[in-house]
Amino acid sequence: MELVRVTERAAVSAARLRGHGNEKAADQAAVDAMRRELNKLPIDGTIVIGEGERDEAPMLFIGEKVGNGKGPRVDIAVDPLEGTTLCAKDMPGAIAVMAMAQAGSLLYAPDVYMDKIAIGPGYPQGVVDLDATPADNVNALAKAKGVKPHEISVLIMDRPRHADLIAAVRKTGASIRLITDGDVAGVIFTAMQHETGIDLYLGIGGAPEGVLAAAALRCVGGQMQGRLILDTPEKVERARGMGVADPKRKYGMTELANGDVIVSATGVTDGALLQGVRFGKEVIHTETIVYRSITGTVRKIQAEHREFEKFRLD
Ligand code: VTB
Ligand code: MG
Ligand code: MG
Repeated sequence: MELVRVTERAAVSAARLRGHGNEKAADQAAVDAMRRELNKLPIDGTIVIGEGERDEAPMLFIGEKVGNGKGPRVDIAVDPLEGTTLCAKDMPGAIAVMAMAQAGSLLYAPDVYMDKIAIGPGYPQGVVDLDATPADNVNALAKAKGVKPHEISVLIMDRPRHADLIAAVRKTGASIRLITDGDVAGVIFTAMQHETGIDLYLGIGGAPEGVLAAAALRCVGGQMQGRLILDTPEKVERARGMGVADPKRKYGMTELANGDVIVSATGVTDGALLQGVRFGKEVIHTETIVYRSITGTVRKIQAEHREFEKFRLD
């Protein structure tokens, strides 16, 4: 419940600025609320995955200590507002999300891009692979699913950098759903195939989002691989300083997020994963999903908040 409160507060703070066209302000509000709530927790926490460095957004920075210090040593990965543009434009899919695990469990990585591949549960290990061609991956997945390639749905972020990837997937006949933002949920969608229709996630998004997605996917049993994109000597050095010895390393799901991980995400705008925050006259409604890897339990928590003061920053 402590983690639920953290993402609830961040989501409500961001949602106050939902649809106002100001990404930075919404992000800042989410970050401030998340930091304040995290610092109340009885933990000795370190932010190992933060976000913002890349776009110079306000952030909970990597290496920052959080919690009151009187508790277990934990790694924390955060994206206080995942999908700042989605929030600013009130488009579907903005969430406040964080993951927590014992110290040393989450990949300690700089805020760079990550090449990712993910599928939902129920397939043989290794049926798709980050190093296989898009065509081989689609065909192998179709075979494992017992369908034709044109019945496979692939989710890809709509970016110029994905032009070749999109062309290669189109050649297989597979269907592609393009999203403008929000690939933490995008990866998780592969594990909700019956609701989303998505079989495969492919492409390059943020590394922080990759670790958060891996943490959640682990809990529901899909497969994921990721590789940091360290395309300048400066990024290679920065990563090396954080313990990434091999800049080309392909990380499996449990190398991205190991141990007993808990992930909490609260909806900011309405989306396929979560409903957004609703501001009533006397009640604020939030919807949160909590994943726990050790048990594979997934809980959805609908909350009605009646004390609005708790959402105000001091
Ligand atoms: C990625 C993706 C995120 O922003 O970080 C993206 O992982 C930024 O990519 O889910 P670009 O630099 O290509 O815009 C999100 O979509 C939202 O934070
Ligand atoms: Mg963010
Ligand atoms: Mg993000």
